[in-house]
Amino acid sequence: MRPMSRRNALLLGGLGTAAIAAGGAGLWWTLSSRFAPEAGGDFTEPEQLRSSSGRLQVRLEASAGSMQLGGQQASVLGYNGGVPGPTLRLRGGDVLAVDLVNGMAVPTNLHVHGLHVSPQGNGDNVFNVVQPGHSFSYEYRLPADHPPGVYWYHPHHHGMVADQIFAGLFGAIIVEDAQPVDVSRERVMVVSDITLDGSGTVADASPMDRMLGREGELVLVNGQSNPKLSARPGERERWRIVNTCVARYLQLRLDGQQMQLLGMDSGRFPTPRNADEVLLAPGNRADVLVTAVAGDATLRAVYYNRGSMAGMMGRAGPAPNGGQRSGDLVLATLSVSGAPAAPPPAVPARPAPRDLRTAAVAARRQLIFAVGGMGMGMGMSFTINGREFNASRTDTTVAAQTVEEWTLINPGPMDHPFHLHVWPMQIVEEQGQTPGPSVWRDVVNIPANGQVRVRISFKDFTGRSVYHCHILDHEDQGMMGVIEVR
Ligand SMILES: [Cu+2]
Repeated sequence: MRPMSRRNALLLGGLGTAAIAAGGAGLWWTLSSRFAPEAGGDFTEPEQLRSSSGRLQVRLEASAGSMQLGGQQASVLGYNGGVPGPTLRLRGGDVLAVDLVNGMAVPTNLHVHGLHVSPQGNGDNVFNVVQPGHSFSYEYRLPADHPPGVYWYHPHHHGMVADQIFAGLFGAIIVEDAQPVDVSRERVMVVSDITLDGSGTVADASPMDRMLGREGELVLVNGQSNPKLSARPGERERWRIVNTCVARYLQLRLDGQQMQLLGMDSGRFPTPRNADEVLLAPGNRADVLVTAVAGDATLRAVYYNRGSMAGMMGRAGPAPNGGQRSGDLVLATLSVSGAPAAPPPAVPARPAPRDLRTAAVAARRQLIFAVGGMGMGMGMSFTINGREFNASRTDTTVAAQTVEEWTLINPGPMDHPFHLHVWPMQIVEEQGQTPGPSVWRDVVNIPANGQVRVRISFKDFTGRSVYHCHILDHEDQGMMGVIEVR
């Protein structure tokens, strides 16, 4: 295992430093032994906090501590002492008020990923910094017609985003449907990954991890390792799945069960679509219906090739796909038995989402994602249109209330998942193909050596915000730009 760096010691506020203080053989033993999670516990969910009378007021304290992870105690970061943080349940038109308390030794802030809310002032403003020991009151006003769906929150302080999310700072946000879908039960599944040493301390990322995007050795659902779920045959469940991993793609399968996709991110299909596989790039969410079939089934993430820098670095890349599908992971186990349930009623059809393909386009832009300085060891650059992130520079200025078309170009050997804050994107062309219905995302994967064209309606809000690669190690190293809508 990698020794914990000063950086992580600082991040964790002194926790876990006992291993370092022990020194000598004790140190070697502690760091080289592995964290052994306890798998197979009953599925649990974080606390759910619901809005009432149009408002949800919450206090989120980000701090280091000893928390339950994979059935064991680990020295990690969490909101309100747990991983994940509480699930926030809202409705269109609500106000979400968050008092963020920074109980850590490093700066932080808060981003509400995917919510269509103002980026200004105490809204979804990632330029805001909350120093150690300080707090800040965020207030997010959701428009009445805010799309229902699965969203999430996490820190977004540039340079520390990957470290803080990897160590445990994330939680789900649900915006409820105006017309609910009839289900036997609803489950929120926050998927994360982390690497812990034998003493349960978060491993620091190596330079190679930062270049490729770190993938944790443990992949957890609501902080649990392979939790057990049970249902009766015929029951229909709704699973809200969030990929909070810093860099890991989740190509999800639930073989033997019937899976239907209601939507991804804020995007919704008019009727559910049958799906054998659902790919979640880092930051993406899926809203899934599972109709239970008798027997046992595993929710798995199967190997997805997101590319590597292997050819350029003269060494093996991550997850080589040999005879064994090395990327396969079991996330959860579903056991279906008992008396069959009555067939559930049909899912109410939803209005088709807006289609910008017929809209007038006010401007067309190209964004080129590049990783440079290969083979030098030092000075690796992660850029958009040749520039690294600079918070005081505005890269893209957009006229409010217009529609733009952006071509996202990835000339490199590694996928980059592109995230634009505040305004969702409609995919209008992917690798030369045009999708049938209108597909909306807030994280759009740009495949290695590929390109994607999106259209964006800059409605409702003005202000400065950001777009970036959601491999958060890439973002922290500069693959981010500033947008101003005015
Ligand atoms: Cu990237």
